[in-house]
Amino acid sequence: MNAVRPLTRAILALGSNLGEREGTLMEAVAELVDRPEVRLQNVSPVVTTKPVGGPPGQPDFLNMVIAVDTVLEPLELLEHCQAVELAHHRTREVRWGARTLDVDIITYGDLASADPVLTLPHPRAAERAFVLFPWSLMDPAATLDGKSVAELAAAAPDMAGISHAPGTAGQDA
Ligand code: A4P
Ligand code: MG
Repeated sequence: MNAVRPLTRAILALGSNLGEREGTLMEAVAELVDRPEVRLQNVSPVVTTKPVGGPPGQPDFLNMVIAVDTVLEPLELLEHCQAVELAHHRTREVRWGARTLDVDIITYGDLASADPVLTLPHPRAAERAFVLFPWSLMDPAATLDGKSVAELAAAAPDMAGISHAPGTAGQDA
């Protein structure tokens, strides 16, 4: 008998600060949902953000989030996200260093996990405007661990380095 897998809503965060950043993000979204097990439900605007952490002098990031409904198990979804990263030649030599593409799973339904391979919700999401702000634009009513994503974004230390229009991060700060 075939078990019917449940559909789970997941929030994925995408970031790029090398190469053709916007094209990379658009291709990555298309690749992430280019299989029947993953259905695109919502897409945020692309925002320009100052780098948080990592080596100094990195270029600005473009960041966005998407909402998908998926029948993939959490680790299958992580593997899928990593395959899309790999397709964009991402290397992982420097933690928080410049990258052509980073895809993180922010939430997977209500699942909470402390597993370092896949920590859910993403352990740093609640303090990162580069995730929270585009998420709040996509879904103003969104919550993370019971808190308003829009309010978390407003309180996040990197909010001042975010601009809505690509190419102008922090210039009006
Ligand atoms: N991992 C654990 N939980 C998760 C999850 N929820 N989603 C593991 C995805 N991966 C998860 O990630 C390292 C390991 O985390 C993976 O092997 C996976 O099993 P990685 O993508 O290889 O490395 P990373 O992204 O360099 O490290 P990390 O810790 O994921 O960094 P962050 O926290 O994602 O931060 N500033 C701006 N403005 N915009 C950005 O997008 N991104 C980062 C990366 C830093 N600063 C930034 C931005
Ligand atoms: Mg990552």
